[in-house]
Formats: sequence, C-alpha cells, structure tokens
Amino acid sequence: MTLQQTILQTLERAVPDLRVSADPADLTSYGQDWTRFAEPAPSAVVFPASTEEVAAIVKLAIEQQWALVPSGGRTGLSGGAVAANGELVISLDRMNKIGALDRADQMVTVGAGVVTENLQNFAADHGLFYPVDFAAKGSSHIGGNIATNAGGVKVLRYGNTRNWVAGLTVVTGTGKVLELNDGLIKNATGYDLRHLFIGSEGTLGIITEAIIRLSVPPVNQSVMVLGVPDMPRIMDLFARAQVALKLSAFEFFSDLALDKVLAHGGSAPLDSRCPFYALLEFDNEGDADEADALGLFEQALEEELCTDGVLSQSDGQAAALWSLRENISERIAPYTPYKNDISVRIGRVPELLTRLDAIVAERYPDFEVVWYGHIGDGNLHLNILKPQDLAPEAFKAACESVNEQVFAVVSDLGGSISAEHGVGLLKRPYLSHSRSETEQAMLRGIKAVFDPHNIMNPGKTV
Ligand code: FAD
Ligand code: 2HG
Ligand code: ZN
Repeated sequence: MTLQQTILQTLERAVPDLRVSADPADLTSYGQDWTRFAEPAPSAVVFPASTEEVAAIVKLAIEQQWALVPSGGRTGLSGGAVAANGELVISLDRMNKIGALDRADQMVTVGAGVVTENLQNFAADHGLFYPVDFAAKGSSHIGGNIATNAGGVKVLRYGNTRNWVAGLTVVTGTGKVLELNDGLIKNATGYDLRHLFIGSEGTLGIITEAIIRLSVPPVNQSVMVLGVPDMPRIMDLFARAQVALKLSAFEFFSDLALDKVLAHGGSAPLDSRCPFYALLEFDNEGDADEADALGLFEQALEEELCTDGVLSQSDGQAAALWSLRENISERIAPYTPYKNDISVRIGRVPELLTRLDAIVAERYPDFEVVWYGHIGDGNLHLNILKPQDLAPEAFKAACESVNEQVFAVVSDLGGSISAEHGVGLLKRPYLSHSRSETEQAMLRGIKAVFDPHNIMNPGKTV
C-alpha cells in the first residue's frame, strides 16, 4: 500500500467525518505557497472543522510517523507551507468563523482560517480597526499571519501581528490542546507560551483559534508621495517626516518597481520620473495638518531631499497612490523573483543601503534589481528578477552565491535575514547570520518540548 493509501484509510477509520482530499489539483494547490522553487508533492490534504479534529489528526500522525504541514492562505514567501515530501497538509480553510465582538474587551475570537481582510471588514463594521495590513490580505489567514508574525505597511504605528494577539488555542505536536492567555492584558505567571507560537511557522503545533484585539480607527488620513534622488536621502526625509507629521506608514520603492506596476495600468504619481519614491501616510484632520505636510515638502525641496511630490486630495487618490506600492509584489511575480527580506535598526539603514547598493551593482550587473519596502521600520525588500532565458535553478544558484555577501553585511549591522516573511525552507540555510549557535540550540530544545516526535513542519525554520 502506498503512503497515500495508508493515510487515507487510517484517517477514514479514525476520524470518520473529516474532509480529506487526494485530488491532484488540491495536492498541487495546497502543497505550495507563493514561492515557486519546490514541486508540491503532499500525500493528502485534510480540512478539519474543529480543534478536536485537529488534535485527532495530530495523535494519528504521532502514531503513524506522518509529517504534517499546517496550511493557511498559502501566501507565504519563504516556503513555510510547502509540502514537497509526501507530507499530510492540514488546511485551516474551514475554521473560518468570526465570533461576536466583545465590546468591553475590544476583542474578538476568530478561527485560524479567517481571511485577514474579513477580520478587517468585521472590525470596520463595528466601528473598529484591525491594523495589520498588506497586499495579501485578501487570501492570507489570521492563523498564517500569527504563525509568521506578519508585519506589513502599518508596522510603524501599530507594530506586527504579535501586538494584536491576546490569546491562542493551539494543538501542540504532542496532540495536546493549550489555551494560552485567554485575552488577559496582564498575566505575570511565568513564560508566555502564546508568544512562542507567534512566528513559529507551524513547527511547534497548529493554531486553531485566536483572540484578537482591535483598535479604534485612525482619524482622516492623507498620502503623500515624494520623488527622491537616491536611497540614503530617503532616511533623511524620514527623520524630518517623523517630527513634522503623525505618520502611520513610511514606505519606499524604486523607479523600476514603479515601471513594473505601471506596465499593468495606472498613472505615474509625479510629472517627472525620479530614481526613488517615498510614500507617507499620515493623520490629516484639517488645515493645520495639511500645512505641516506642505511645510515638510517645501523643506525637503530646499534641502534637496526630494525633487517633486504629490498630496492626495481624496480617499480615491490616496488608494491609487497606495496601489503603486502595494501592487509591486504581484506585478513582479511573473519574473520569478529571488527575494531578500532584510532588516536593521533604523539608525543603520543608511549604511545598509550604501553597502548593499555596492554589492548589488557589482554582483548583479545583468539582472534587474527591484528595491522597495517598509523602510520606516528598517525593512527592505530586495527582489532580483529572473531573465526570461535563464533556467530557474541557475538563477537561484546565482542569487544564492550573492546571499553570503548580503547577509554578511546584514549580520555585521546586527540585522535580520528575514524581517517579516519567516525562515521556512528558503532562509533556513542562512539562519546563522541572525541567530547564534547557542540560540539555535535553544530553539531546537524548545521545538523538542512541543514537538518531540518531529512531525510539525519538519525541515522548516529550525
Ligand atoms: P501560509 O503561507 O499558508 O503559511 C505560512 C506559515 O505559517 C507556514 O510555515 C505554515 O505552515 C504556517 N501556518 C499557517 N497556518 C498555520 C496555523 N493555523 N497554525 C500553525 N502554523 C500555520 N508578509 C508580511 O509580513 N508583510 C507584508 O507586507 C507581506 N506582503 C505580502 C504581499 C504579497 C503579495 C504576498 C503574496 C505575501 C506577502 N506577505 C507579507 C507574506 C505572507 O502574506 C505572510 O507571511 C502571511 O502572514 C502568510 O499567511 P498565510 O495564511 O498565507 O500563511
Ligand atoms: C510587501 O511588502 C511584501 O509588498 C512582499 O512583504 C515583498 O515580495 C516581496 O518581496
Ligand atoms: Zn513587506
């Protein structure tokens, strides 16, 4: 009997109402995330509808020594949800209920399979705001966001997903169910296990439910896009903008990134084209805030930090400016980009930019290099585009040979080789650039406590 037949028969006998699929289309779709460097090859996909069903599956997996891959919206960019070795994929698609809003706590309990945008809409319908926001929100799950501690475009003001998780229900790799923190704001009873699961990328257990805090919505906001002559000057601009405006986002992108977006429609933000653009989102409650924005623009012009700019005059125009930044990832996807997602402390960003720019110019003379990211929180996305006639494997190898140099700089500056996308499969070989050997040994020790049989997303992250 094949592994697939054993899995299907065992599941059918032990968990009779469980929805299971071995349909080839499901195996392909649920065996991969947004990365395209591994062939999906899971044995089967299960769609549990409750924490009890998840626990039953994990217990069977322990008995049978099956490897499990937890799967959310599969928008991950590091291969964390890839199942390429006959694993059993556990999709949280059906655990997508949003509970009633708890007004006193300003919290809501959600299934791990709730799509991020649906939670944002739920919050808005109740006069509240869920601030974790990024371009994949229409597909990514809250469970996946928690498992990767997703960041996005509002981290500057609201922080990462971690800030909004007040409680978790998880099934560990031992098959035990843990209820962690139950919405408490204060809980000084020792180690907070909730935080271990946030960012654990499915390697300790499966998140089945979460208690999520919501915020009050921001006041009226505007967006300004400024054309900047070079990358280091973006950080000078940021320093001025932080003082002048109540910022909620400070992003940047290169002219090449803009080109790739405009190739699919839309219009350039400024009359002139500039090497780089900074996108600022800020509170605009009236004339005084608007005057501050214009004052910043004039000061930046005078100091040659920018050469041109535009301030949104309506929500529609603000959304159009945002789309120039938010659509980059999707528009460059057809080029099978090699992605670096790195961060350093804000004060070290100028040095990072200068040193990386030199490496990129020397090592990637023939490839298109697309710069963008959440520069206001120290996070750069460096995407190298694959030339059409180069085989994917050769392209990946070429980029990997540059990684050592890039990561040596990141490490030298005390930065992270994965700021927000996780380690997964793709960044695992480089973990030593961000985590010491002692730290990694401790991470493995923690994994052994929660997943002693090594069935939870084996081969990923640690
Ligand atoms: P998946 O890709 O399905 O899984 C991600 C990891 O979490 C895997 O290791 C998986 O095993 C694990 N996992 C999933 N669900 C669970 C669960 N219930 N329990 C335990 N483990 C689980 N990320 C950012 O941080 N900021 C951005 O700005 C951003 N922008 C993006 C834009 C685009 C266009 C795309 C495609 C991706 C972007 N991402 C961004 C990356 C991605 O969307 C996030 O990492 C997101 O949080 C992944 O959620 P998901 O539900 O798709 O998870
Ligand atoms: C973004 O900020 C995402 O747009 C995706 O994190 C980054 O595709 C990337 O490299
Ligand atoms: Zn990002």
